[in-house]
Amino acid sequence: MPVCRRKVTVIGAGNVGATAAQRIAEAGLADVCVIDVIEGLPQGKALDLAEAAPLQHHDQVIVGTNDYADTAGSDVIVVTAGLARQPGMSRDDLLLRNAGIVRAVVKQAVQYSPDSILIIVTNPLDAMVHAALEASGFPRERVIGMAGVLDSSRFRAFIAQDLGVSSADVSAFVLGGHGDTMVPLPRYSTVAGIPLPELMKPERIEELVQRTRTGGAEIVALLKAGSAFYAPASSVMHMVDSILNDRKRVLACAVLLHGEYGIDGLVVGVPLVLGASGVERVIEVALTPEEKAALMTSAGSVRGLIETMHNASA
Ligand code: A3D
Repeated sequence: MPVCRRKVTVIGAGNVGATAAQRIAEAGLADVCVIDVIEGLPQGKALDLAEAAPLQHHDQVIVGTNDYADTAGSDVIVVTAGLARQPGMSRDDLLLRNAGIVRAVVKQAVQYSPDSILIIVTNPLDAMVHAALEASGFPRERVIGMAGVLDSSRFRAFIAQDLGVSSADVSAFVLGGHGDTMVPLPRYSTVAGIPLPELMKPERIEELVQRTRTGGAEIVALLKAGSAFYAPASSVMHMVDSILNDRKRVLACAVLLHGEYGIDGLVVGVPLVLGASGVERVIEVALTPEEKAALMTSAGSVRGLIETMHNASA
């Protein structure tokens, strides 16, 4: 039987992109092609990663390039290309600049990989998923935003540290947009099946929820230059694993909703089943009026970004 090698392209060879490439190759998930606009950067990082392969015991091919032809035939394309917010740049400037970058890279990449599944990482995340949907023309099942996996992992890490238990036994449930408008649901978060509110006081839960919401900013404040990339890259790797191995993991991801949770036509983070064809099913759970209101606020902030993008391109 012919051996079918799987291929993942990572667009953007910066901190998240290069680390995601490393995680994917070293987990033996797929061959990896890393592409960036900067000449030499993806080639240098790919060569460095390839030289670690004998020590890391894998045989994945890792290629760095500036040419989209080299990305052809990818099963999954991870989009991390973008700019960081510079001093003096407004949030809207960043939104429009990154939307332009995401549209351009997605258009080029999907020409060479028309059957691929896109994982979007560039911020502002939910709006960039909209930009990628428009640029690719792909159905919502194949354009998925990475945010909830990271937010859930942060929440799990804080809960595990606080209770002095293994994070393997902690599962966390997060809805909504990435960042300030994230909606963690403690009553659906458990430690070995025990609901979190049975193990932790409400005030402490609220502190950990707040720390999770501002988890990205906490790391930016410590690093001073740049933002988090180890946990974001791990989150990407888990999504790639679930897709390539058809694991059907239930993960919180950003996807275009068609009426689920009472939201239509907006990208919002929800739990879904991630398998070989991408989003296989959105899982809906009953929400309290407060949770529902928080989710609507989150969806409303995504709507504002979409309007800014559309007004700018009108
Ligand atoms: P960084 O290390 O700056 O890497 C970005 C890379 O994109 C650089 O190497 C650029 O050269 C490259 N790039 C820019 N324009 C293009 C283009 N047109 N084509 C190809 N490559 C291009 O940033 P990073 O890796 O730390 O972060 C990347 C993005 O992910 C940013 O938008 C972050 O805000 C975002 N991010 C999102 C999360 C979420 O949880 C959603 C987490 C971490 C980072």
